[in-house]
Amino acid sequence: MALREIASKPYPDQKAGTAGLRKKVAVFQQPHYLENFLQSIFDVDARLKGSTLVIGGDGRYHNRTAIQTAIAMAAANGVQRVVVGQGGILSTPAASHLIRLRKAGGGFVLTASHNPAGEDGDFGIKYNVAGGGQATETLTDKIYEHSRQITRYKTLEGVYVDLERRGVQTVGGMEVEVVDCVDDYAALMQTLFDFDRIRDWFKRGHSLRFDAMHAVTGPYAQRLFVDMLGAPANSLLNASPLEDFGGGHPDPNLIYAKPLVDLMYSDAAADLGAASDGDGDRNMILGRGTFISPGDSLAMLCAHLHELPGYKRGLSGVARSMPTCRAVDQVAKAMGIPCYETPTGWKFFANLLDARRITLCGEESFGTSSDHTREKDGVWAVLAWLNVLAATHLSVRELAERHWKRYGRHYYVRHDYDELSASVATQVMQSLAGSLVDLPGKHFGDYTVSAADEFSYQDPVDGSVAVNQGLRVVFGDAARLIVRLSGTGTKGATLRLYLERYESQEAALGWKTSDALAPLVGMAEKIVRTAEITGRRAPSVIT
Ligand code: VG1
Ligand code: CO
Repeated sequence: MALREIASKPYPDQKAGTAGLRKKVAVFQQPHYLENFLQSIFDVDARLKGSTLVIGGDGRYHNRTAIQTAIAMAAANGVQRVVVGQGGILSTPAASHLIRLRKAGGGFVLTASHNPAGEDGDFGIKYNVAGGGQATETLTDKIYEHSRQITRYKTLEGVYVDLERRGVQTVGGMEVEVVDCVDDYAALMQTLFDFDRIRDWFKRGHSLRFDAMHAVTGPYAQRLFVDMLGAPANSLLNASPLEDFGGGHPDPNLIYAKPLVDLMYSDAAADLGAASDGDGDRNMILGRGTFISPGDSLAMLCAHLHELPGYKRGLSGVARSMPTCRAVDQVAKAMGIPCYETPTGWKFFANLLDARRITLCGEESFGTSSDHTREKDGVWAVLAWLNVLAATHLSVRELAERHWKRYGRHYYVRHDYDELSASVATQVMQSLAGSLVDLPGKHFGDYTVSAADEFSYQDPVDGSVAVNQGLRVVFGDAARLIVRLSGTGTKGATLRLYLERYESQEAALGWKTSDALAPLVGMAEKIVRTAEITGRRAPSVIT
């Protein structure tokens, strides 16, 4: 095995988005493309040298090839030990946990999350740092700058690691340890939840339908729900991970997980319905004929988490991303704990978690997690719900109704306009940004604008500032409209419009979400002028 320095020319586009670098597979297959990006990480983050590096992915097409490349480069860049999931598999939260457990210098998660996979699909890489969190913007900017000047990368020639064989292999002077992708994660879950109680819940005939959407959570669901908790095998749907995710779009929401949603609204519904995404960090929660919005799920878990074994000490605080509905704020207020509002993207929670300012956090994009890891965690959220159901003896619907009665209800929806031209998307943003100063005090139907601004965030722990994090129009506690551009797409620009309406009167708690939000849709068109500027009559996706 010879150490080689290979001459390479920079690519101009290796700037990470909301969560890692995502591109079409064909882009990653260009000569030296992945190598340049990885070398930029090795050059910029000195902590990797002489330390442990965790590597895994969601199993999508190109995963194994990319992992062999990453291992060979790690050996050439002075990494001491690589810990890699068997078969190249690790869910994003499991990888984050392994980084923490092994005190690794960092980790590569090869995934484009829920973006479609396969030869014509997307590929991506999330870089997580020591401590398990996603690289900060400051770090990814440095990596990007470096990638624009790179002239060579280092690799070890002739490396091939048998990813199926558990145990330690040697590559040059580096050890490669192939580990079961579920073991450590499952052990962690056992410290957080009351497995006996959940097992009893299943024994009493309660049922679960979990849709792994042919993505990474299949093996995790099999081990935890079926093998350890005793759920019948038919509790799992699409549990075998496939390189192309079965041609689907593993994004657990009302559109892309429609088969599960239909099932949960039929006579064949289970007590709990749930799904996760490509890399296992998202979750969707459903009861019989009931959809729990991610913002509600966060609020309901916030209200109940202290009843579960791993959280008996109580919650130090909570956080939600800015566009996420303010349901959790109500609970935090009642509990007397702080509630932080951060920009979109899990990386903004890491400092708050490390500083123990928060125990629980979540995003409207079907992400929820706690301080047990530094990523959002789909399977964790399902276990948390199972435990809450088993502990309270309530159904999902009953739990939701009780919650709304006590705290009021936030009706919520997100409208996505996909594949817009960059100029049209920018025009929507600029036109709204230009009108923000005139909005406060203006009336729209029953609503009056109390504030309108561009969201920026100063991290209370390290003082770093993130600007340009979305435009918001606030109508006191009653409603909000938020607009921002997605940072995870690989084709054109995606505009996201988020609508939130709060009701606390008992008669207003049981409305259909689309009915409740209809007046806001009309207001949004007047204020944001999406249809007028984009020429689109309707959003591409409503979740
Ligand atoms: C989206 C979501 C955001 C989430 C991110 C990564 O980003 O809105 O909440 O953290 O995806 O999720 P954007 O910039 O497209 O809105 V995942 O499951 O890809 O790791
Ligand atoms: Co994901």
